[in-house]
Amino acid sequence: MAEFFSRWKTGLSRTSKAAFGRLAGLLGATEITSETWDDLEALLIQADLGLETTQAVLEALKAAVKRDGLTRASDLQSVLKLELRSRLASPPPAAFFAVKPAVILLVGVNGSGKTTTAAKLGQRFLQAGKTILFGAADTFRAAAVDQLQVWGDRLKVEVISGAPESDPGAVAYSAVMAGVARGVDIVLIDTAGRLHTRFNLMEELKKVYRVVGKALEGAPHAVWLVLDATTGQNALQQARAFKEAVQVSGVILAKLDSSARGGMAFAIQRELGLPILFAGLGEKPEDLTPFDPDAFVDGILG
Ligand SMILES: Nc1nc2c(ncn2[C@@H]2O[C@H](COP(=O)(O)OP(=O)(O)OP(=O)(O)O)[C@@H](O)[C@H]2O)c(=O)[nH]1
Ligand SMILES: [Mg+2]
Repeated sequence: MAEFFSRWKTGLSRTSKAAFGRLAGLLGATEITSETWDDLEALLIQADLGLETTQAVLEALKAAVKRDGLTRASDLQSVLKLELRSRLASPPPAAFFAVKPAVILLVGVNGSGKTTTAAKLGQRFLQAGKTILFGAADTFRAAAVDQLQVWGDRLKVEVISGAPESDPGAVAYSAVMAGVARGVDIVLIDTAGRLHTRFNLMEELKKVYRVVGKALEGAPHAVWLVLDATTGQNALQQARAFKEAVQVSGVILAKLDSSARGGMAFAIQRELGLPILFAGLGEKPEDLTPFDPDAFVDGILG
């Protein structure tokens, strides 16, 4: 357990320095003044909490100050910690394992970390004793299939792919059918990065989603949105657009180890109600860990 927390601490050290880490300096042993609130507001916004969530957090803190008769700025630290923690739900257990194969669709904008996350998830599932198969439904770039194939070779997992520029829906369909035929536990489908603002690309994603459902009733059983945690508040816009296009069931926050500010995690939960399932804390397959709200809040507050 101690190792688990230290892993989060190390992983989040840059993220912490990028925003919340300045908290201790800000909240000294002085009295709480209007300046304290202004500084705190600025810090929370810089930390990517977004306006709405920032205001809600500040209001909750002010209420706590009144209720508990707090006078020192330093008292606010622990209250803030509790308040932030209360805004993150613990990820639900992976109930989808009840179906076989469970089909998971990974979606997100370009370069957010989908393919790396597919490999990381693959490794986790293998370690849990599951059999898996990858679907390489990114047919835009030849290199994309190669990238997943390299992971497939390394993890000894079959990769179903199509010809370059072939229909991504067709590849996703084949991957699900292959998963059924081989009797694997989980089919992990990697999709091409797409800008959430591009209409035709989002329509294409909807098609992939529908086609997967045609291949196997009830599929995809999960749609996980991979967000690059360093993209800040834009991650929230992305999440909103992907949620509108397909039934996103959860979020994976990748790159939390690289100077992300982390605050969007709170906004994603508050404004979109999407659970954060996993956190990416590095580039290696073992650098994916179930999202732990306590470790996360501890880690970002430094
Ligand atoms: N530090 C760090 N780097 C990561 C993490 N996840 C992914 N990366 C890196 O981010 C870059 C992009 O990752 P990919 O997995 O290729 O992203 P993608 O979403 O598949 O990209 P496209 O297919 O082009 O849309 C790579 O250099 C990864 O090594 C993470 O959790 N931490
Ligand atoms: Mg990719």
